[in-house]
Amino acid sequence: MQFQKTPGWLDWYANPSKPGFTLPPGSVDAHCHVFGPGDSFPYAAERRYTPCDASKRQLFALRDHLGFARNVIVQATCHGADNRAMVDACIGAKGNARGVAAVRRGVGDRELEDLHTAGVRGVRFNFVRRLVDFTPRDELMEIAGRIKRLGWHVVVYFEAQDLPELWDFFTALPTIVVVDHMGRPDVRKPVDGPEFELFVKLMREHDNVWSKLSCPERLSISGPRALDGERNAYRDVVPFARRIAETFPDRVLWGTDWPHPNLKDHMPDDGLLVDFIPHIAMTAELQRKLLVDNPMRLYWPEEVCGLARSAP
Ligand code: 0GY
Repeated sequence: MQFQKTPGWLDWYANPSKPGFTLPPGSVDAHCHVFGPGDSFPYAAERRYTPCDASKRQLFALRDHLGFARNVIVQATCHGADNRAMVDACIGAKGNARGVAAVRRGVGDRELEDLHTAGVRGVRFNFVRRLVDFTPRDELMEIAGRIKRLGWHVVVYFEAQDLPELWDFFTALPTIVVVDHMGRPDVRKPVDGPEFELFVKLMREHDNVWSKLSCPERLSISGPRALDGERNAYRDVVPFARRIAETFPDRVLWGTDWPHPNLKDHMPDDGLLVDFIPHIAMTAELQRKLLVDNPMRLYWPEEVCGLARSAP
């Protein structure tokens, strides 16, 4: 099937630079997507945007170029609850990818088991209004109860101003809860102001809540160019991500967000994004936790001897 990309949507960066920062061995890109290709895996009828194709082969090439060992492939809204493209990529990665799916109420036990076999270890609940319609909370809670039995977790995507309203729902979830992109803080506001404090409080009071320190390119107002050079990009996001990395070092993850859906102003060079990491996780120990230990504990616990049962 032919799909026309949403006008104004930028293509992903074709020739990313080699990062200056060397990733620790075994690093996991814990937030990325595959899109289609649309002629094999059609985009969902209810989608709010039509992306450009971004295949598993292209994702694996980026993984190798940047120096990652593994991926966590997150279902994007343009595929709705049709997880076939993500599942195909997980299977194609031969054990080096896990998946996060989108499922609806009424999903069969057999389907959940098949997803698990393919490598899925979580479901994503999306609350970003420009991306999805409202789903009743009781439906999501029912799904959370079912996937808990498989040892999966819930990934949530929302914007900072909606956290007060979502607080009761998030804190009632029975699984590990992984927040995408630090709950999308408004980085023009102070890092110790009430809005970001609420997110820190969520993590402080609920040790089942984790955060991805991803997407500086989405959150930044200052953008990819810093006064002291390009490889010091997205400076205004640094205090937010660094605060979370240093306060909750055992509950943070990092991902490229390739192929960067819905960006219209600039498309990040993925090599530059990797160079953002040492600005937010400033020691080798923090880097190893962020990129290796934490994602391995969450997505490949069977490979982490003795740690499998200690995930909060
Ligand atoms: C992201 C961000 C976005 C899109 C999606 O599922 C999606 O469509 O997550 C966005 O537009 O902010 O994490 O990929």
